[in-house]
Amino acid sequence: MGKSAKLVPVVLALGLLILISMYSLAQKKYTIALIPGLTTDGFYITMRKGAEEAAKQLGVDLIFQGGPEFSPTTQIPVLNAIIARKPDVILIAPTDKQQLIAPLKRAADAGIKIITVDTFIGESGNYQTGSGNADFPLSYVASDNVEGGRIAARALAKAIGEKGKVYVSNVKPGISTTDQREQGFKEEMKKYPGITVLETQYNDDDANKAASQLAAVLARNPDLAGVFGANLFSAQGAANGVKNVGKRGMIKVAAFDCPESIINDIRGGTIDMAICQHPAEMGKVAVQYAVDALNGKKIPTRYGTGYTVIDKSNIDTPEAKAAIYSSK
Ligand code: T6T
Repeated sequence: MGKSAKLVPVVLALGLLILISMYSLAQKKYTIALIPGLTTDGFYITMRKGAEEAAKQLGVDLIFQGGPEFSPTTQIPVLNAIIARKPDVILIAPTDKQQLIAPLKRAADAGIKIITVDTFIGESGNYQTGSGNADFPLSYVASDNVEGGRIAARALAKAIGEKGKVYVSNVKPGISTTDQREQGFKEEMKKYPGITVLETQYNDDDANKAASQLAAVLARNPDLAGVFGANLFSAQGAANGVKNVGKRGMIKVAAFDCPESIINDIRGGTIDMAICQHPAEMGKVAVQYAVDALNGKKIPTRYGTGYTVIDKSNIDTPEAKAAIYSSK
């Protein structure tokens, strides 16, 4: 047998090997991890549903894992555990603008693509700019939270006849979303000379604390006219606080977020209006972007989801019903 004839089986075997590895590469199922702000919040439960739907359609595996509280102390260990599992992409709602930068940078350095959903890291949420220490995520998929705060301010101003004292019930400083909502709210309120915005009350995402704070602010300001609850638990707590002090309908509440309980609160007159985000869309788009990025496509650095504003006038419409979050 000639030399070249002897080489034929080797070449064939090599070709087969290449084919097999190409096939297994093509078959590799991507794994995408979604880390919410916390797991027991209807907002993130609804986001998960959207993400799962997209993952199913696109044939990727989705891991959903988060902490029990909206806090970097519980979120960072979850993030580290996820990094150890080496997913292809991490979708995350960072619970602090600064404290999540370094842990997420470690993930990015390990070759995991990062997309933030709902909240951002750094100062602006403008990623891939080539400047600063927090521009490495590929995209930010979320509501326009400054605009959300402005919407709340306009609605509350109208509800209180453009005069009186109001305050913001908020989670804690350092969270991009709720900071921006408060910023938008305060900026917009400057347009109403008859309205005084009192000091913000921070409740640590605890609705009970938000309810007692309502009573305390009212004790100091018996002429309190309204409250802006800057997220689900802040709004729920403020609304319960208003009920507890027997001021339903007298102290007006503008709520951010739309848990199931919002329907009765609006019908019963405790909450005047609610700004629903579109968390399922956030989940869907983020998974789609993750897959696009893995397939080498350039993805937009920002995707803005919209709002559905609900009040007594549209509470029974299909559009309003579809905007309510699901807690299960
Ligand atoms: O308002 C949402 C989310 O957008 C925010 O970042 C944190 O709070 C919520 O999850 C509602 O509880």
